[in-house]
Amino acid sequence: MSQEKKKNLSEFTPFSINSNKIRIGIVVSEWNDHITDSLLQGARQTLLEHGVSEENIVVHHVPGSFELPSGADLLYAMDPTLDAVICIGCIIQGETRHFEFIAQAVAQGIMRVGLDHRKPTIFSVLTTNDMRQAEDRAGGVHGNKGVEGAVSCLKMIALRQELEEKPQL
Ligand code: DLZ
Repeated sequence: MSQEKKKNLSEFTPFSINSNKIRIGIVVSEWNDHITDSLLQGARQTLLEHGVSEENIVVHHVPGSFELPSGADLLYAMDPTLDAVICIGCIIQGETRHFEFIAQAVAQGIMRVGLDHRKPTIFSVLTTNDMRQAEDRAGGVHGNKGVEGAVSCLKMIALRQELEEKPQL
């Protein structure tokens, strides 16, 4: 296997964040749950390693990836103390165009919820051609997209903390 093919996409440069009171929601799709469970584990572990406390990580499940945007929206509406929501899903290409519609809608929906609530709302959704590609990215040779999602989430919260401390910048 070439170096490119082995690339672990979850590698990241360490960064510091004040994670004392950070509260994060995670919405997880039940479709392809052996994949989404691994992504959830990766995300949760990464948040804990960066000092987010167990009780400040709130996990809820939705039926499929299509429901991730409304799940995230509901979480923000019901719990205004959340700083961010990570959306976890796995959409695998089938024989029909269903995949395209779901993937597009989910990406745009998650973006919209994040902008509407002005909070980091993270797209930790695998969109792969087959199950093998998904497994490679859910704790396999290409890392874990849940880890990437948690890192992106914390980096966006760190940016907000930085801007709040120096609002003139
Ligand atoms: C229906 C469907 C299909 C065919 N494939 C997937 C998939 O690969 N990944 C996923 O997360 N969800 C899938 N779903 C379910 C839809 O996301 C959604 O839950 C249903 O269309 C009901 O709105």
